[in-house]
Amino acid sequence: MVRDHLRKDIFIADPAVHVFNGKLYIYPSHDFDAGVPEDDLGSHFAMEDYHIFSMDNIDSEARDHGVALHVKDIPWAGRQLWDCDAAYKNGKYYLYFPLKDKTDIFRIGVAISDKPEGPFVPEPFPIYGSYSIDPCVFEDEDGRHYMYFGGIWGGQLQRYRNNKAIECGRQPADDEPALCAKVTVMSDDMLQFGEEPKDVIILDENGEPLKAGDNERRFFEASWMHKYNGKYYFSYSTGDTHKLCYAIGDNPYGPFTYKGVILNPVKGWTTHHSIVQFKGKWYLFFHDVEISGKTHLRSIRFADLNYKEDGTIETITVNYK
Ligand code: FUB
Repeated sequence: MVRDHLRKDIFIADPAVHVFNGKLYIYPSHDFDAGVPEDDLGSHFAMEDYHIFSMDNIDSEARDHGVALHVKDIPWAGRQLWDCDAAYKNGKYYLYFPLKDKTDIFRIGVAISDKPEGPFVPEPFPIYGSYSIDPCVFEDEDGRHYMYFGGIWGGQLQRYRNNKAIECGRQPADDEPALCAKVTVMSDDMLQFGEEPKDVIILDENGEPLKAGDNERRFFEASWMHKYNGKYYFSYSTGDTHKLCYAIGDNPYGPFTYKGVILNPVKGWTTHHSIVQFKGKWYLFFHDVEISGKTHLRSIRFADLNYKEDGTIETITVNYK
């Protein structure tokens, strides 16, 4: 069942949802109309702060806890606070966020709080060696945290190879392997990468990496990781074909084998999600633009997520009137 939008009075998108202290906490982007014209680099997504929301139960109102972090309080900030995520370790909450620095390069920052809803205090510098967008932090059952990140086009991933900036950003040719999301274990203090990021390789049914020209299936942005029945599910957006897809692997690094579509295209250009288990049931949180009709003014909703016997996921479709 696809549920209605959580809030109609504030535009929020890119939901990263976690259970902390028995409640659902939603870490979204906070969309607003900055009057920036739309382009393929996503300049119109000119967000300046984060609000965090909580729900006591799945049918409860999503409570807005106010501004948790503002771009003016981040010392290295340039512009554009995009999709964030949060994690908990040893009594502290960590908010991870992509932001362009003063030279217009996306980096990933981290801010710390004693409470899941913030306010969060940013570190003075971005995470060393970070680049691109859409951090997702996954805690495995052994207590290790992994960050997945990356996004092409406006997310700048095409400007890097082997974690180094290249002279001129470029997409691989259609018959070459697609650009991959990245994964790294986090350092013990949660403030740095614990190792050089590695490629999140997605294989097709023949065991070959997905090709760059395979727009219907290849990674674009919006990484998410969850674990179900001992398997690792890497899910992501295909961007210009507007789907949320997933691939399954045996460990947090993969490789992952492509399995299918979780969510068919919704209203709006972007699609972005998280998958969470709450009080014994699984949910897909996502956004669309049904309320605003505008690409950059998105609203969050959710749907029940169902697994089949073989561990594959039933595809969800929003039936708009
Ligand atoms: O919200 C800005 C960007 O739009 C996100 O970082 C992408 O994943 C897309 O949803």
